Amino acid sequence: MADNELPMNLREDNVSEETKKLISSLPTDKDCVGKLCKYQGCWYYYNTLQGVINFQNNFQAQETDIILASSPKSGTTWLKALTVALLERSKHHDGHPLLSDNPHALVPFLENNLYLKSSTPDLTKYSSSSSPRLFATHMPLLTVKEGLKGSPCKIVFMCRNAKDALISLWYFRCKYQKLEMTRGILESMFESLCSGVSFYGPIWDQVLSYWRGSLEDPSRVLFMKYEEMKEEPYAQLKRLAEFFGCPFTEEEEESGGVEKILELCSLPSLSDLEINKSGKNVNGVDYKFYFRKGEVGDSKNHLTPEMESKIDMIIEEKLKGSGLSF
Ligand code: PAP
Repeated sequence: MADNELPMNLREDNVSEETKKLISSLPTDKDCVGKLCKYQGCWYYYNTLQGVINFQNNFQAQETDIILASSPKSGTTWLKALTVALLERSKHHDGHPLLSDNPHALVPFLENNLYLKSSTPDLTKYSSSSSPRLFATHMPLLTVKEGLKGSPCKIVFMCRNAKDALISLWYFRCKYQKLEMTRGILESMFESLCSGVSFYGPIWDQVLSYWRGSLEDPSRVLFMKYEEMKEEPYAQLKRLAEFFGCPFTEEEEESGGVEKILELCSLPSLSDLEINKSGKNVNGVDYKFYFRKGEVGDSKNHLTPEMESKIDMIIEEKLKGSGLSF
């Protein structure tokens, strides 16, 4: 990626004639990065929409596939690492995959990676006879389900407080675009978040789609929160293992199996690995930008009380009656 060039998923230079026609029938808008269009209730940059369409038209799900879903900057990297470590825990006495690969390489995004450049990506390297295939997405649940075409794959969703996710995105965006971290950029991202016209927004609709899915079919959709993972990681990791149908045995718990995974996947451990210090993802973004503070409540250090209460009020209003708060 050239210094000032945007990653491919945020651009509009890889859209088929058919998708251009589709876009001309959709609501469109823009934010401080580029043009957005609203497809199935969610805003995408045009190239990412192409990835969504490629996925929906061509993905062939296997019943055992696992989909890791999240809002951007809500703990995706952590969830990917924990899932790999959980499912691979009986193997890899030496040479654990997380030691030599970034979680985003091990669990690729569907629309933002695999189907971004090709409608028929080669998925063979993600298949193994002993583990399920793992994929990730930021798409809302109904859009994902359309691509799964009735396949009963398990889906985990990780949600995070919208204010902390906004600050995380501000840092991330300024780093990969090599921009000075100005209040102007933060304020413009804040306005996008509040108006709902933001990449993968409105965030409340995206989160609610998975919340409702998890209430309708808890054996299929697991709803997790970043803050709960931070607060009680042991209990939450056990919950994840149970959902996947591979609970920890008493023996594993007694021998520290849960703590071992939490330690391997902790922010300090992962960010200290060479691959995560020097590698880049398929869109040319440095892996090191995916690891920062990992704290709850960092938004207080950056947003004014007025900005915080505006976001709180909007989210509260949108979630009213749902039984969810985040
Ligand atoms: P993505 O949506 O672009 O994939 P994602 O991994 O969801 O990014 O979000 C990055 C955030 O998760 C960062 O938060 P921060 O900016 O508030 O610090 C990052 O620090 C945090 N993060 C990454 N890895 C871990 C981890 N292993 N444990 C806890 N938090 C983590």
